Amino acid sequence: MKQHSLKKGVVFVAFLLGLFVYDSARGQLPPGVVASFYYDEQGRVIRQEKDTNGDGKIDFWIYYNKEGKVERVEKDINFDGKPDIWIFYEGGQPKRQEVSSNQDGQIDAWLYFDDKGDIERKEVSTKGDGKPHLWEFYQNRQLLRKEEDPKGNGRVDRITYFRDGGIGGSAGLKRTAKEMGKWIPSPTLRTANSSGKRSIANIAEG
Ligand SMILES: [Ca+2]
Ligand SMILES: [Ca+2]
Repeated sequence: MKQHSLKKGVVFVAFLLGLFVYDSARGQLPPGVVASFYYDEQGRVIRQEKDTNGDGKIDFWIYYNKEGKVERVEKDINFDGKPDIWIFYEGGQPKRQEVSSNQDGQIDAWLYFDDKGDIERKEVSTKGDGKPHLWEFYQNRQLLRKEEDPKGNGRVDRITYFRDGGIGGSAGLKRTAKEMGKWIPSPTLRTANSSGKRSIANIAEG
């Protein structure tokens, strides 16, 4: 009984805070507040919001499913109040990450993760049309292969193979999605590939 009224109280406080945050301040948190929790009628947390850089504006959102597991995380990288990275979870594990590299809300990179949470594949839209034209394939967090469609016609014209994670080496694996979006390893060796539409194959020294 006591627990029930406590839950009710928490819900009410969260509700009031929610009203304050959204109606009066447009994502601005009250002074001194760095995180807010939102609950459903059953007292289960459905969302958490944080101010990670202390500017009073929310820049980190965590959404939970009914089992209390993380469903989605959103991050605002340039602190303009709008998310630039979206991470989607399955069974509490990150499965896919979407990135707006220019921080304009337009998604131009997609990262896919394996069951261990390690990157498996990265797709990048290099034409600004929301479709991938660059694919990177990873194994054990090492970049193995890169495929490119520079003309944007849906055909792969270039494949680059990497040894030992390419020029970036293993250090490149810990980079953030934003940094990875800008990180383009330059191949040092070129060999011709005669197989049909795949006209060039590059090999980068490890
Ligand atoms: Ca902030
Ligand atoms: Ca932003």
